[in-house]
Amino acid sequence: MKYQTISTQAFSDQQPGTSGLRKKVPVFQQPHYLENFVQSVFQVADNIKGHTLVLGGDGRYYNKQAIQIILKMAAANGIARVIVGQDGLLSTPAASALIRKHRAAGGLILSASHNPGGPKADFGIKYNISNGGPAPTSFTDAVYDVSKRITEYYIVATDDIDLGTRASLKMGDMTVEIIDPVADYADLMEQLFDFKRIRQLFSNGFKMRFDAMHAITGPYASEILHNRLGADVDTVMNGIPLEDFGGGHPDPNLVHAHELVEIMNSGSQAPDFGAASDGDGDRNMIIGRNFFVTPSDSLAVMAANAHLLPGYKKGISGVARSMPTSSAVDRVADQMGINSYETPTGWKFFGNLLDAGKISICGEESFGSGSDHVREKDGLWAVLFWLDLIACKQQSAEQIVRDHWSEFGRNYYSRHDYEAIDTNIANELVQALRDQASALTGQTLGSYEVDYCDDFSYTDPVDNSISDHQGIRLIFKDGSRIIYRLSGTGTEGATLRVYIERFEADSDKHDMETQQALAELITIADQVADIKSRCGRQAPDVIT
Ligand code: G16
Repeated sequence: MKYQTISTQAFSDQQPGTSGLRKKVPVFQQPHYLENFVQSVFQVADNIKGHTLVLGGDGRYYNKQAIQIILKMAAANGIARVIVGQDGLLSTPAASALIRKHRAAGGLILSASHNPGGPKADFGIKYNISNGGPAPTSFTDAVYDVSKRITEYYIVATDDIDLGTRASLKMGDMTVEIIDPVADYADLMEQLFDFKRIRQLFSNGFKMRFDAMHAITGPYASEILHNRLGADVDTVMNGIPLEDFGGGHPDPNLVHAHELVEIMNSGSQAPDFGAASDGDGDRNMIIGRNFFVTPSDSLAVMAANAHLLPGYKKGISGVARSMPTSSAVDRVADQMGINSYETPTGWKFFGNLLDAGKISICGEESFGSGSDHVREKDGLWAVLFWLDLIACKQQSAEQIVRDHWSEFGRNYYSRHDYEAIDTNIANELVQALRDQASALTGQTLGSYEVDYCDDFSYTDPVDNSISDHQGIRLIFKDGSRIIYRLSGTGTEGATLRVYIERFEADSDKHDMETQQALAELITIADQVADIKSRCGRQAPDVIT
């Protein structure tokens, strides 16, 4: 086996975004592009030599080729052992669980999450540290720095490894363990939830549909829902992972998971419960019969009820949500007398809080929720949480949410996305908002009085690191909010996200259609930021 040092030239565009480096597949296929980034990661992760790395991806186009390259680079960089999922597959939460279980130094996860896959679509790579969570900004900044001045990388010249069979192999001095990607994760879920109770629910005739969207959760859902919980064989739909996700957009929301939404909205014949997950299995959508549960409400319901489920029966220490996520969970925390932390968008910001035991449950409006069982958001975990809660309360998802609103009030909430807009226009729009922030304070806009307007800055309570410019917050005196920020996960131009929220305490007013309930704030959001004329758009591309 030949150890090679390859000369390379730096690329200037390898700055990781909200969750790793995401680019179009042809960008990653440029000679040395992937290698440069991986070498930069290995250089910054100096604890990895002689230790274990977890490796896997969501099976999208270029996953297979990338895994082989990374294995050969890992061998040349002195990594002792790589644990890799069979066929190169691992969901993001399963990878996080494996890093923790095997006390690995870190993991490389290949995914562009909910973005489409295929030869011209998206690919991505991110590094998770030894706690199982996404590397913090200090790490990713260091990787970016190295990537800008890299001149060589290390790789062994050898044949590709057959990843189709579970085995323990050698590549030079490095051990490659090819493992079942599902088993450990499914075992972990059995420890957290009452599988007996859920099995009973299914054997009583409870019907469910889970849309794996031709992405990574197909095999996980089949093992857990069919084999271990006895759900009907037609429960999992689109369960075979495909490199291009069947041409779909594996984003579990009302727009992209429309096949499931139609099934769930088909009247009294609809299944009792529906759910979906995304490309790499960390997102979730929860939907009852004719009833969509917003991710923000889902998080609040989880916080209020966790103590009913085995894994959380001792209670939860605290909760956290990303800043744009609705404040519904804060109301639960207030009542429970625990802290609710407001972090910037990005799962990496929850890591320190979880490690320090300050929180047990956290979540985001972007269809992500999770707990201290791993350090990633976890799609199937959320689905099992809801199933166990339904089994425990013997109530439908709708009834659980309605009861929650009656007790805590309802936070009407929606996100409007303007996709692929010109990056300069998007930056100017945000700058204009920043410029008028202080002048907005105290103004009356329609029937709303502005309490304050600022550019969110976060000081991590554990390591005191500061993250500035995390989104413009327009907060009204009655607690209503409009948030503007630019996505950090897109691969084409910029995506402007506008988040709109209004609180309604009166349970007689909990039945409004969401966009109607928010209509005045939506108009204000457009006027303040001048979205339509600046972006030349009449309406958002996606409303969730
Ligand atoms: C990633 C992050 C999430 C974030 C989401 C959306 O999710 O892990 O924390 O909320 O992106 O980010 P943005 O609004 O910047 O596009 P995923 O599922 O894409 O890995």
